[in-house]
Amino acid sequence: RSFLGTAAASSVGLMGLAACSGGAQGGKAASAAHAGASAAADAGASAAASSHEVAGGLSPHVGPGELDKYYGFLSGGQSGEMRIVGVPSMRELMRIPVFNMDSATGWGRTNESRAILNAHLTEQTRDFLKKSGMPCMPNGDLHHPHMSFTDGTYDGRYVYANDKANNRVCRIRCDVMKADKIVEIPNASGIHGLRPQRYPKTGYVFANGEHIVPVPNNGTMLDDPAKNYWAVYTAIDGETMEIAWQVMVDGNLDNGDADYQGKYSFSTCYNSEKGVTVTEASANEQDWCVVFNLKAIEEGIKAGDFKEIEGVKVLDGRKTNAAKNYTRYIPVPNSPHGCNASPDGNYIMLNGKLSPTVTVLDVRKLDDLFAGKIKERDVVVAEPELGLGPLHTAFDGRGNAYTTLFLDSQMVKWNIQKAIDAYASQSKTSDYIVQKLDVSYQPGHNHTTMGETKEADGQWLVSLNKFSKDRFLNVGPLKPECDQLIDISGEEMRLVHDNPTFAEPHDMMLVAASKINPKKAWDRKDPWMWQGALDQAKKDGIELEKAANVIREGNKVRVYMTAVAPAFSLPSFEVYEGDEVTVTVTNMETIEDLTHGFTLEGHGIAMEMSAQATSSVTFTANRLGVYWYYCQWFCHALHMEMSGRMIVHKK
Ligand code: CUK
Ligand code: CUA
Repeated sequence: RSFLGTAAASSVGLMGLAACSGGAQGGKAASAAHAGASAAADAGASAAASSHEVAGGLSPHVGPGELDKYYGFLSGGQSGEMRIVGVPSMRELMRIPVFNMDSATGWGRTNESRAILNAHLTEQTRDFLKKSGMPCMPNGDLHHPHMSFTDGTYDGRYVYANDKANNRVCRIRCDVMKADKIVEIPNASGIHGLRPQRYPKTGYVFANGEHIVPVPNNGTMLDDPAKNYWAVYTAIDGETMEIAWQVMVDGNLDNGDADYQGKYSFSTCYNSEKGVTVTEASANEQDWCVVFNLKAIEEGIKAGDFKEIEGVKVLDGRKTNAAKNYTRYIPVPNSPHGCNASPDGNYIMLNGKLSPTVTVLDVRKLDDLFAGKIKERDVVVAEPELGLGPLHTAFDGRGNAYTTLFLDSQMVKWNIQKAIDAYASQSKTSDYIVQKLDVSYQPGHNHTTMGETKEADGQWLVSLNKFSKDRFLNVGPLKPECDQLIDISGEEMRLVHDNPTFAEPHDMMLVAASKINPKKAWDRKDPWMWQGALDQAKKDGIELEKAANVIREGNKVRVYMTAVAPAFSLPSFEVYEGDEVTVTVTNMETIEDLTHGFTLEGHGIAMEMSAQATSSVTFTANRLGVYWYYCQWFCHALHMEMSGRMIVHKK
């Protein structure tokens, strides 16, 4: 602890990373002046009325039957899913399975979800899955959900997110809140930072390869990482979800963001050393931020200045190729992490992590940098010293920034202009710091309402804390994380609510409810998800909406039925041992919220069909006997009776 205390002046050594040794108590002195704030907030929260305005700030209380004002899209981390919460209540509203298998909805088991999971895999991964006997990747690590933009603000079309575990990027359709595309990114490793282009629209989705690997990574080259391993930056077309181009860079790539002008995108690098151990990767006093010049890259692609690797156009954006103006490397103190564009469109914040600083770039200086008129560090307009372990920064649209301090377990509010003034005058002042608020404990990401758009409204801030320790009833060695809701509508931050979450909310996006307008039922005229089932039904002469049929073709059996409470249109069907059976069920309910399911006992099969949806599943009838299928979504007073039998005969 004393080590941390003295290390603040320059940068935090590796030992400082042992955050929990005393991090919760960290920085208490610095925040003593504000110690009263959270106690006052607690009182405010418990006295809250149904109104969202209470004396001294906003109330998080959302009464029975009332609706939240914001959608929160929450990363599910290593659970592989994305979640939707309501803000300010922090109530979990939905889970969207993406990079996982899900027992409730059958994601990863149904034909529809497997088609989405497996449609855009590399040849290598297809081969790997086949050899391993795996029908699809069963896990994922979803960190960064971000919505599509039009003209610098959320447009309600899509949410994109990365999978660090298996190098994928997904797209969620916001009209139905299901994943419609999942793309594996070749050549890159550890797809981590992810951000959509903000202007004029999305546009590109930028994805960072965090780990350095041989390119291509096919076993032909394995040794000498410093010479032969590379990190790769990817731009995906957010409309088609095809990979537009990749850029090979020096160092590695951690978190990224895009500007508000449509000209540049950015990524932090914490491993300029190209080390393969933690000591090697943290050796340098400075790492950097890579700036990508989108126009130059597009022109380079057009001019054919790329290598095609694994079917993707890969440009050389390394330092040795600076003459091409694809990239610039701006030196930043020790191992920066988060990368955040301010809503006025002028600044990029690079969060120091091992350095107690946030480095502020002025994007208006980048044209001159690429034109060779100024040097890399001339783009830096502020470097406020904020505290230990700055990881991510959010904004209120009123000129203030909010940075998480992982090691100090604090949220620091600071004034951007004052930090710029202090830097310009080389003054030692820290009067840019407005307030430090203790959070519990070890915050990673933070997020403000609409704070990643030009419409940042400065109402709420959520601190996504990695450790909850004593904040909740003890549930054993594995604890939930702690997402804390903070009222930032006034001068002072007020902590108003603790929300436990399961693994692992890296990142969150807070969207005004008016931006999103999901459907109440699926549209039968828009069968994108069950197009495969529809095509097969047509070949079989079946109308899915009225089906009650069993079609046999050799040892392939296709069973078609509808679900209308409280019955499936087929009370039973018969097959022979060894048949390949496909069951296709269409929910013909027109009533909002009337979901049915199809669970086949003893076969590892469950799928969900919400109103007007079709789902299908294929399996081999490898068990003789009678097996009940039933609806697992409580739908009717006779829900228990909504069932039928699969009878499997000996051949
Ligand atoms: S990373 Cu998790 S705390 Cu993956 Cu966005 Cu910074
Ligand atoms: Cu249908 Cu329960």
